[in-house]
Amino acid sequence: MGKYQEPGRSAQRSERITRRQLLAGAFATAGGLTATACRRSSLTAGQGAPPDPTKVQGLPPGDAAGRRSPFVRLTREAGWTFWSYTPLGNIDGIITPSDLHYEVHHAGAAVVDPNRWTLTIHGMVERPIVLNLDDLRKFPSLSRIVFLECSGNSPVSWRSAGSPQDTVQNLVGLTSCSLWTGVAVSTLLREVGVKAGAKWALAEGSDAAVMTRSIPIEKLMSDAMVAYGQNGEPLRIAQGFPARLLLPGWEGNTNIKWLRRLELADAPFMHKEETGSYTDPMPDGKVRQFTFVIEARSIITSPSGGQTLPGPGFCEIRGLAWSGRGRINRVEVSTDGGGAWLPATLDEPVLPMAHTRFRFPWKWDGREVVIESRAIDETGYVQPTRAQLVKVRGTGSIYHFNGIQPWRVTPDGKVTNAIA
Ligand SMILES: Nc1nc2c(c(=O)[nH]1)N[C@H]1C(S)=C(S)[C@@H](COP(=O)(O)O)O[C@H]1N2
Ligand SMILES: [Mo]
Repeated sequence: MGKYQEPGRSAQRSERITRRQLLAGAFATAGGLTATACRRSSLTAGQGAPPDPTKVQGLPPGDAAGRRSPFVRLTREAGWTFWSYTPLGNIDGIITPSDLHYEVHHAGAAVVDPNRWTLTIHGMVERPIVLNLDDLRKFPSLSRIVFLECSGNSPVSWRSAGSPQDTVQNLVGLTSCSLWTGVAVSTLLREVGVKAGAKWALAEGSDAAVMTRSIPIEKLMSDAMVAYGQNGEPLRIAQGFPARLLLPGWEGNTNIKWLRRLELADAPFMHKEETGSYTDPMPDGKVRQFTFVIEARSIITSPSGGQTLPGPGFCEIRGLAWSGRGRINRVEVSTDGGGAWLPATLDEPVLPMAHTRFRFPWKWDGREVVIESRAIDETGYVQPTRAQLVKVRGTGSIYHFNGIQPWRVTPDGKVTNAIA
């Protein structure tokens, strides 16, 4: 018998369920209703399913049945100590399951007690305030599907274009998309009254990095949100529980998590994340600062690096496209190394500043081929090739790469990074 019991269930009842499940050979999950050595061992993928599930009672309603099937392996692959990648090659649709949302935190994911958390809005305002979580949740709410992307997604693509073994997860996995719920920052700023001359706000996190970024007031007054909800539940710890700044379409770093302070001022604060990090050395020797908007990008998620095609024949090419400047208008796919570009189908909904799913029917003839996609957003911007990007930007940066990513399919069906 494990220690945990569902409220209202007697020990005997839990015992009965345990025995029944064991007899049925059904699986349970670690930390679930009960946890005995025996039930835990049946968690291994490929075990625990009865040969004929119509002949045995299934799992009772509850946590165990709500878990991902033990036959499904979906994990965020750890990058470096600070980040983990969304498994873009193994998920469908446009919403990233919350536990698979990529994470970047410069000093670990802060564990914040929601009862002690506060948000202070001060500086060039008429009426400074300190809000607790209940106060925040009382304001009119809004929900919106928005992608996030770390501007350091694909840092290797600038210098070396990666290695042949790259997967879509480790090359481009620092982007995800969720339904965020929260309060418009414009609502909060109206509450405090912005003083004339205030042009920027410092957003500050309550993590050990005390992450701080300067954000122009225009962005805060247009579509910025203080989000407390993610895909219908409170934010996950890694996403900034209990509340984060959400700036649709802007580089991930500006979306301050574990947000505790907004300080209004007449100039940017020039903290290290906007003077050292997240800036782009340009070929003319200057450094570009405050590159906020994520430019249009797309990626074929399947078939993609590390995957193997079972053989020639029909294969639906699938991928994701997004733009920080609005909606994706078109995605084009080439299956001949960039010669001909044909339109892919965009799956509804096609939302501004959200991942957009595209699909392209393809028949692989079994010969070596290079497949790639390019996004065109509603401003008419066309996603460039890596060569085009490097021509303008040089190779001095590790940020803001959005070049086309080609994949090579060899006759044995293996898929590799074609520009490595
Ligand atoms: N307080 C705080 N906010 C932060 C960070 C951090 O380290 N601390 N990392 C930033 C970076 S670099 C990115 S890309 C995004 C990542 O958001 P996610 O972890 O929810 O995907 O959060 C940003 N907000
Ligand atoms: Mo980031």
